[in-house]
Amino acid sequence: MKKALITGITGQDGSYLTEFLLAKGYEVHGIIRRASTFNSQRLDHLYRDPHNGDDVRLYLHYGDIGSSGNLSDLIRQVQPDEIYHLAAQSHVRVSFDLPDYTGDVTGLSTVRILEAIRRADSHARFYQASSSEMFGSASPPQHEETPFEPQSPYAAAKLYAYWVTRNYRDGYGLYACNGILFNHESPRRGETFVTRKITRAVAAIVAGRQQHLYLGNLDARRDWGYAPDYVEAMWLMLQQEQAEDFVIGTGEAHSVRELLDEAFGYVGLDWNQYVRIDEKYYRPTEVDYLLADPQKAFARLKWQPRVHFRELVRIMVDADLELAGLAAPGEGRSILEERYDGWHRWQDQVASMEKGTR
Ligand code: NAP
Ligand code: F7E
Repeated sequence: MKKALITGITGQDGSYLTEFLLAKGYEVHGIIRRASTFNSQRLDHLYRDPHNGDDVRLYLHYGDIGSSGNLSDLIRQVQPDEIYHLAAQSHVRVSFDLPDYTGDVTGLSTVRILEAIRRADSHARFYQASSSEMFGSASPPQHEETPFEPQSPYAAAKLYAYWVTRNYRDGYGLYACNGILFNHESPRRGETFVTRKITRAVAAIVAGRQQHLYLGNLDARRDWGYAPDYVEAMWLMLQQEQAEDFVIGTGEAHSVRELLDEAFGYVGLDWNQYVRIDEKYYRPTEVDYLLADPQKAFARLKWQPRVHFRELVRIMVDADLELAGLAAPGEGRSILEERYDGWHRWQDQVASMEKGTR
């Protein structure tokens, strides 16, 4: 049985990756921060208490990616075959308010883990969650050879992590990859990222609980994909003969305005009546246009996104309508079921695994 160690397991990607790896038969270990309230909601459906004598394959360990000693101890203790480093201060706007903290957590944490792998003489393969934000103001479409022009403390921190990953690969022969992922979203997306902020607002407006939605720059364009598709790409990167870096995206970009059209239009509303601009959501330096050229991943990883923009928005609006206690139009869900090849298989595997360990 392969063992994986995931930092950022409680986040959007960490939770989908955990489902994916458990369904593939892995033993999964995750690092979780101590908080004064529960912060593992995205994992609750997978967690089993070892005290019940269940067949447990998901283990959570307290830790923090700010602590080298803690990371070293965990790598020695768990002896993972694969390490997925997903933990970060991941909000671009927040990185302007907390630039040095973001540099430490989002940038330096990567060298802490790489150094722990090297010192422990670990055979673990390493995945670094690099970001399309590193391309910043570089002209679209962006691919693996596009020069980086970072436009935020977050992007600068990710760029440090990107280069140190390459350095440990070249200098020490570690199997270490950068997945340069474009924006990916889901019903589990953090509530302050623009997609989720919009789909939650649509549900709250339909429910009569919200009148206005305050946003920043509506002209920014992003290549938005579906998070479960992207965790598969992370895993594929660690299954290759040689470690390499890959751009992952859909190859299709839309503006925030188009996102509003799609989300409000789906429930028959005109967003112009609800949306207001609040300049506090503007960034000191904006990234105008991110569009992936994922040809390398298509050819070498045989990876393809299954869910595209319109389906993604509908899946998210449906989920937020349900959370708001409203019957969802359902189209998002049926699109998902019809078009997302393997979704059923994956869900069945997770379900039977859960039954097996109950
Ligand atoms: P997310 O939902 O914000 O999750 C971040 C995770 O990091 C959470 O589990 C969080 O724990 C954990 N974390 C933060 N600071 C930590 C610390 N000091 N010690 C331990 N854990 C810490 O992010 P995501 O969307 O899943 O993204 C995963 C990774 O991919 C991030 O590195 C992000 O920067 C990168 N990325 C994301 C995208 C995207 O579009 N989603 C695109 C490119 C790259 P808590 O739950 O306790 O807060
Ligand atoms: O912003 C604009 C905003 O915060 C998208 C992270 O996962 O993807 C994410 O970073 C766009 C920006 O994501 C609001 O100015 C307008 O142009 O959803 P976002 P992001 O900054 O692209 C990358 C790839 C990552 O790596 C990051 O970790 O939407 N926008 N109005 C707004 N954005 C927010 N958050 N809130 C608004 O009110």
